[in-house]
Amino acid sequence: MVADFQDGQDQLGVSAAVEVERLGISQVGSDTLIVWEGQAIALLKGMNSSQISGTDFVLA
Ligand SMILES: [Ca+2]
Repeated sequence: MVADFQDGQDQLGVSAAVEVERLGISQVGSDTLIVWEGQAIALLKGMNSSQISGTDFVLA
């Protein structure tokens, strides 16, 4: 759960096992849900999913 993600300022850390292009990014109400291999890994509160792309992720 990431409540304070700011697009363009913050990046989402993912492990090397995660292929960003295969992440599921979907709009759920006013939030963006990020799914990897069927499991929700992050919920960005109040974020439009159209704002989230590969550049918002970084290897952690
Ligand atoms: Ca973005």
